Amino acid sequence: MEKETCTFSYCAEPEIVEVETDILLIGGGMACCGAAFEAARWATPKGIKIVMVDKAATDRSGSVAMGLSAINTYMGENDPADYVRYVRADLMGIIREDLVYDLGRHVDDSVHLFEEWGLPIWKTLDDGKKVDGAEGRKVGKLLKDGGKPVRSGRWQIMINGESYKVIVAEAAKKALEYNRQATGMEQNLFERVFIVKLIPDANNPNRVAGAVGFSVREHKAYVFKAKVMLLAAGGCVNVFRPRSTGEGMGRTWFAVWNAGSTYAMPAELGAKMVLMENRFVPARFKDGYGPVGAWFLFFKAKATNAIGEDYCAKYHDMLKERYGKYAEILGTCLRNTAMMEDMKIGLGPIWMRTDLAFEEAKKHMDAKELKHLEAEAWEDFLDMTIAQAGLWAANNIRPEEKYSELMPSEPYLLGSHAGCAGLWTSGPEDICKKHGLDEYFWGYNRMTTIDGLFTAGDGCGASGHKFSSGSHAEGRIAGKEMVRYVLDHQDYTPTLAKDPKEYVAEIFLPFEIYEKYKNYTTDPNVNPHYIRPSMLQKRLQKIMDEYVAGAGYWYMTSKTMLEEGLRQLEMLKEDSLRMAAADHHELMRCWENYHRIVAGEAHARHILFREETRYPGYYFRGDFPQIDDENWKCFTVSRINPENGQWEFEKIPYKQIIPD
Ligand code: SFD
Ligand code: AMP
Repeated sequence: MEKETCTFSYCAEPEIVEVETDILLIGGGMACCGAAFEAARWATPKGIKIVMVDKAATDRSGSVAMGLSAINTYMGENDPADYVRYVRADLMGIIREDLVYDLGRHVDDSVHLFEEWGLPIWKTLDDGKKVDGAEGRKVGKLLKDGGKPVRSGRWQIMINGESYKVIVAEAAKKALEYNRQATGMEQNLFERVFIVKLIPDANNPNRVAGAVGFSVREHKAYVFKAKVMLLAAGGCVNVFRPRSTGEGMGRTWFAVWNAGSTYAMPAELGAKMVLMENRFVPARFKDGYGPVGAWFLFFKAKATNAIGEDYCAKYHDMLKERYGKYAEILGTCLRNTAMMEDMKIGLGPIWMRTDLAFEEAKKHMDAKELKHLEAEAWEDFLDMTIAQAGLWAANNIRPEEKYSELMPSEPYLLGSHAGCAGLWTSGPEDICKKHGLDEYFWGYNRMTTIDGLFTAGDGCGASGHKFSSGSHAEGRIAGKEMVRYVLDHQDYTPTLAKDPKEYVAEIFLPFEIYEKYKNYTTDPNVNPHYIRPSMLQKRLQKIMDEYVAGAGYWYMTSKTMLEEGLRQLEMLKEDSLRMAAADHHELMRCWENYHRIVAGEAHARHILFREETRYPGYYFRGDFPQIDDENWKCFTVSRINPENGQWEFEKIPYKQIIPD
């Protein structure tokens, strides 16, 4: 088919808004809010400008939009070296220990700030009594003053977190406003602006100079020029066919509106990516996607198969036989494997025995305490996964009486939860120098292999288990480093590689195509000249599910399956040149899907490259079912060569710095 171009002959040309700044933050989630807060402190006295651009409204954007019930990374009395051991064990032995240690030594400071800003954190009082956040604020000490949290697990603490994101966003917005006033900018927070592409520098294709996007509410394009950037636009959701269908469609566990922008945009610029084969398949309450952590760790509930057997205990020996030392402690992916073993032989449904947890609690709690516990069970979901509470109500389920079903969900690509896909970044100078980690260090902590482009949170690969608090802390680390970068490069002026109008024409092409062809057929959804985003997404999800180890195929794939999947993805990418959008919302949907396709392709190619099953329970390679340390205990790093568009792969050695 002939290539379409946008000359704005069929749709109106948008107004182009050009914004110049020193530091650009793309995203408004935990990492970018952390970066805004931290960078403003150091940048403002030096007159350095900071701009943040978020596709949504920052108060409720990203994964923490609905709130959370726990902060999953808080060191407290723990040693960050033990945190490295825990993350390493859960992620099957391959992590960037420099990055993880760095995070461990900084994360608590972010949690202390959250509390100072008003986040209610449960407390354990001196007499051992546990109280929730509001009460804890009245009678307990702040964490930073020696107050004790309520631990659900060794690393997790309980919060009343319905307003978690609003609180974190407020601090970020205040910091941005302080920076705006001091540097005399007209506006430095752009909400509801979706970034589609990064722009390289005219004089150096490996340096980022700008970013281009559009407003999802007004007919405006935005072109940002910056000396340095943080891209932290979350993970990638809805790249696989979700388990939800029909009336449940749109419900996922991770944030639906994070569409792989963090991976796709740098990949297209030639940034190196790491462990993109990794994914997270969370075990979740079926259909509502309610998280299980609080139930396992805080309520001490057990999950069993349909006949009451503890599937983890039942298969532990078998898993040790298959996966050796990696199965000594059953990490997240191996717990999934055990669950699936029973599901596959018809021993489902898998039940979370909430009822038995309450039976147990009754033995040592009085009526008032029990009532409070019941309220907590609901609040756990009302604070972060409201649909799950709705589903309980709709199904007449009282968790203290009736157990609920669990299910391994569709896969998500992410780098902050129990997964470690992402970009390959430089590590902290002191740790890298001390341990001779030359391959992991090129000047600025959390800078990608593109000069001036930083990442954090879900973007920063090979260092999972940061969660909300760690993503914020990592954003702060990057924020401070970006100020240093600007100070070190004062003579640099970004020059965009192409005329911004060319990028804008490319972005608005789906409007032009729709307007040009919409009358060729009577049904605007069926048209030989274009594909609308919902169909594009369904096709992508079908390919990923069927060939790239989706939930519908028991997370199983192989070389031959992947090769066929990649062939189909190529065709899909070709067709994406004919995406069509009827309005601004659909235009966003088009580009989200484009980002998903690139991220999905990276995922498939990485799985193909790694010839072993490193993460059983996340995915299986039928042709290489074992873990093969001899050949694959290394980082798999990929890059799209910008000169020829070809994917290139390399292995970079894994270096252990924290002893077993
Ligand atoms: O229960 C663009 N997470 C949990 N963390 C915890 O600490 N405790 C929990 O209890 C956690 N659980 C949990 C969690 C997430 C979700 C969805 C649920 C439950 C239901 C994980 C954390 O939330 C996660 O680790 C961090 O939020 C990651 O931070 P970050 O900054 O990497 O991503 P983000 O916060 O989602 O923000 C992304 C931002 O990018 C914007 N964006 N902006 C412009 N242009 C584009 N193209 C963009 N694309 C995206 C978004 O709007 C957003 O602002 S539990 O399961 O364990
Ligand atoms: P989740 O609710 O599954 O996202 O998990 C929240 C936190 O609890 C994460 O730190 C998980 O690693 C941890 N977690 C969840 N389930 C278990 C379990 N069965 N055993 C140990 N840790 C768990």
